[in-house]
Amino acid sequence: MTLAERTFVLLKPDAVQRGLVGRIVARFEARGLKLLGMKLLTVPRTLAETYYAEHRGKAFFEPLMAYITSGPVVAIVLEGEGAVAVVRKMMGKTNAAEAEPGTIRGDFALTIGRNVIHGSDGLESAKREIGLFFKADELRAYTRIDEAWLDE
Ligand code: D4T
Repeated sequence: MTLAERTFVLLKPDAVQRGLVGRIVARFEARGLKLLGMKLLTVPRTLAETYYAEHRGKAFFEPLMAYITSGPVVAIVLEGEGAVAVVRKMMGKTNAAEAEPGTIRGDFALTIGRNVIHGSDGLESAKREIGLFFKADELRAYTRIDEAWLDE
């Protein structure tokens, strides 16, 4: 049995508007990643600025703010072995134009500015992002019935 990691995923406004939420979540569930938390919300400007603080001052910052606050998003916490890297790999490259077919962006997106999904890039950012979007009591700890078949 290995130690499970947690990661944060955001299905961006284009994923919700284009009706892709179910198909994307289904991929994570089928892979064996466990849903610990999931909610629909509209990101307020203050949260968007904190979340994307590292990009403040860049040319794409304001368009990014407008995009991410433009409609409902789905915030998700997933758990599983190597969850951070597994989710990044399933998402494909940030620039969707370069994302491999079979990845989420490679199947559902065309450009960097409408790339459908975010996933944490490390354990530290996962912790930070989970804390920005979820209170501790909004996450559920439970055993999935297939867990015994997902690991040795
Ligand atoms: P997200 O946060 O969407 O998962 O993206 P990444 O973690 O994969 O990539 P990032 O932080 O470099 O970019 C954040 C966000 O900004 C948009 N973006 C980025 C953009 O519109 N134009 C750009 O030139 C860059 C670099 C896309 C993702």
